[in-house]
Amino acid sequence: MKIEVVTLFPRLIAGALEFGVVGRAIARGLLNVGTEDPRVHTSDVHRTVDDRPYGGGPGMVMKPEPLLAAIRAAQARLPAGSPRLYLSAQGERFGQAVAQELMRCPGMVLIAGRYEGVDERVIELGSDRELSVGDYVLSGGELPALTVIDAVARLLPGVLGDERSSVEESFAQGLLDWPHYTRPEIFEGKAVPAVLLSGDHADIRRWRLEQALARTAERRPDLLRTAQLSDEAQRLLDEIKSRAGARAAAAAAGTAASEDRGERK
Ligand code: 4FV
Repeated sequence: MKIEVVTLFPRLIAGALEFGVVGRAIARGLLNVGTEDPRVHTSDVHRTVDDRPYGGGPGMVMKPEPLLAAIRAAQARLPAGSPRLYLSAQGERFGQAVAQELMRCPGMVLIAGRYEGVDERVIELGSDRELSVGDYVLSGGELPALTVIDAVARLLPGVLGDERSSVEESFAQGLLDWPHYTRPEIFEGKAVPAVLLSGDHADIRRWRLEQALARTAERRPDLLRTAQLSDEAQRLLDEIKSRAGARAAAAAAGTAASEDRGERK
């Protein structure tokens, strides 16, 4: 895959891509990431890329001319069918499902804004989709662009190789990940769950699925609404929920009993 990032800070992007799984994927040619700086597309001596907002208000806005020229220069280096993605807090939420969509693209342009934002006409003329990495305001689109690159790169064939990750596996089902342990067996008085030392891979697989289901039900029940659960997973989830229900009922009964006792006291 070939990715082009339109950014005022090319070195920020290049710097972050030297490390780990993504750095190795680039070194092995499984992924190629280039940058295009809108400043290159300015004609004034100050190489101006921003200006005051029409209608007044704080901060500056990215000028349309250098930014759109940079987007077009970047897109010209990519295969046809490469989407132009503008990173902004106003975009649709980026997640594993979107990452799985994008990994099938021949390439993509990632547009990283700065200042208060970019001239709206650039979004209309120069982007196909707007993506947000979360409901918070960052000072630039570069970190969101790097987030998209990292999540998509891990899905490219050959990138993870035998480092295939459990995270992907559980998230592929739309679940949170299970807990991980490594040596020592006892750490500060806390032991590794015995099932993980059993060597019984069927037991281990079921325990991990139960853990992923229980955590998702506890921490992100919203994910369960869209999770693609196997029959086994659905059965395990029902057991987990009925156990939780029984615990809640017992707790409620316990409280009621103690209140009764209190009344009596
Ligand atoms: C953002 C987000 C984000 C807003 C103004 C860049 C900043 C500045 N991008 N998900 N959240 N962008 O906060 O993607 O130009």
